[in-house]
Amino acid sequence: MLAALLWDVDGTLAETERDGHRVAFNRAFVERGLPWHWDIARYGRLLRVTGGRERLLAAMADETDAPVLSSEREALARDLHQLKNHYYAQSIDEGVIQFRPGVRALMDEASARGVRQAIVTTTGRANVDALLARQFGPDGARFFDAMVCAEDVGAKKPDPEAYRRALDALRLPDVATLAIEDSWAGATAARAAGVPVIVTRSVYFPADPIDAAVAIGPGLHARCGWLPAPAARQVE
Ligand code: XBP
Ligand code: MG
Repeated sequence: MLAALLWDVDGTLAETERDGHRVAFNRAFVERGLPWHWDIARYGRLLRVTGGRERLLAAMADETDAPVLSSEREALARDLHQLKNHYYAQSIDEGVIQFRPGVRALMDEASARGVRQAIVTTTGRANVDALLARQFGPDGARFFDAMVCAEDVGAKKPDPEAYRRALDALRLPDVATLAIEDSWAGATAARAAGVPVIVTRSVYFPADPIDAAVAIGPGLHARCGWLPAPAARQVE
């Protein structure tokens, strides 16, 4: 019996990365007078690193004009990340990003059937609050029974810590829940916590092999195209 749905955020609730976080990072670079620009393809490669601040640090390794001292890199990454989040929240307020098709319908159906719901993400809480407020109004977070965000964990996905914390908060065993993810890192995190996981393909992870998933499909609105994970791999 399914007791709870555990929702990933970026790529799953909404396509936040390409036109949201990426654009906001680039605005932060301009604001700080940096000649850096992450195009769509480069940002896709950088997404292998989970966490925006960690992503900045990883990218700096390839920039010849990045600070040499690691303490200075850390400080710059913190500053840019904060600024990026400011621009990201602004773009959410402006309605640039909407929930993906089928997400709200499934949430409402789960809620009507008494299935509890939680957010399990490696993005920061302010980013999640902004997205939920846009969808549900100012008290958006109250729709959910638990919220685990970047600030709540020591290790981000693919580490299972976020999922373990969500199970603790809900006081549920792993098998009574189902995670919905879009990426290898997210699905691996869920599976490592014992949580069954389905993957809804997103723009940045359209075909990555994801062994951890029980099923992979095009989107939550789609009735067709959902396959068990090994079968999905064969047709990709
Ligand atoms: C996605 C991430 C995040 C976002 C940016 O997490 O890895 O880093 O790209 O958000 P998920 P932050 O798919 O688990 O929601 O800048 O707040 O890290
Ligand atoms: Mg995701």
